[in-house]
Amino acid sequence: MHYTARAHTNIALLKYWGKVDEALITPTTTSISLTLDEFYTDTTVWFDKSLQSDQLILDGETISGSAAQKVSRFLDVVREMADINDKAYVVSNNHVPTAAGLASSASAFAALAGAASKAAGLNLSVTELSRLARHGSGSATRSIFGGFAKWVPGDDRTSFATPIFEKVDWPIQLLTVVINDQPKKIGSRLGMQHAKNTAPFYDMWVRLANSQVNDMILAIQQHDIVKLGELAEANALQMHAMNTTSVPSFNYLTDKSWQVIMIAQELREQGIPAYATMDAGPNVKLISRPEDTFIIKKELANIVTSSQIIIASPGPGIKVTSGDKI
Ligand code: 2P0
Repeated sequence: MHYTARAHTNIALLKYWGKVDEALITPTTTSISLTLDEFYTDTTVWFDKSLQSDQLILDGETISGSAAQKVSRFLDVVREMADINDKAYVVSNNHVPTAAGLASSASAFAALAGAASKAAGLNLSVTELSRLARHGSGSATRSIFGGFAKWVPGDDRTSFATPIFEKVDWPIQLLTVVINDQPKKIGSRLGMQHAKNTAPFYDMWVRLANSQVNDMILAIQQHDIVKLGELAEANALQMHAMNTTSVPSFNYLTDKSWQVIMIAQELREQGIPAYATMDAGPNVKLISRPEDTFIIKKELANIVTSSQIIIASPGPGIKVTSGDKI
């Protein structure tokens, strides 16, 4: 039986940056994210007794190597849960524009968890799906849910995401400034491991990040974009500061990233709420209100072209259907 799932990507407002258990992908801190509508992955899975090995077709191309191995290892977890041995076809299409430079592993593994579990005959709750998605990629844990979600540390059983508010009915957007769409030199998996192992302030980051959680939830509940933005920007800058103090030092931000971060500061001086958050790359996402899009774009016009700006709004949680179309 074919099953297809659509899962949307998410951006962390409080970042996940380090694992307690590398194999189980359990995090050192609680992270909070916003799922986005524009960017998603559609994945169809079916198990086939006649297959000798799993087959991964990504955006129309058959994939082998480490990406395919990662998917096969994830399917092994599903096979064990369902007590089956058959290999599977995985046909996945990313609707995360390459130029957006946004990570697709969150939507990819969330969609794979949804489609593969159903195709294997499992009927998992959203909590169980979130836990399963975590085995593929940490950020995927949160992409099971729409709107704002929280992923907590714990063991294999207790570390999963829960929704804070799935339907976001107040004006908030992430205005993404695409600075570089090249693959990053240091992937997140390695980057966070290196920071945890060598950054002298790593323990402080863990304490600080965990202490920001309740205030962030309150800001979300109160629709307080200023408080939310202040916390998110501080958390992102703390994460990036930790990377630069790792030994040896590494850094994802470029001069252009800093120019955008400074523009956010200038906008705030004019009374426009715009707050920067950056992930494992140079692109800057400005947490802002849709009504301020025009003025923000005007301020950015000196340093980037309009094609480098992508607006993303809050998006929905995972959807799984039978067949090969959503
Ligand atoms: C996050 N990032 O919370 C953080 C902030 C990037 C910066 O989660 O090793 O692909 O597969 O669990 O989830 C990106 O890392 O890493 C990420 P793994 P993942 O969104």
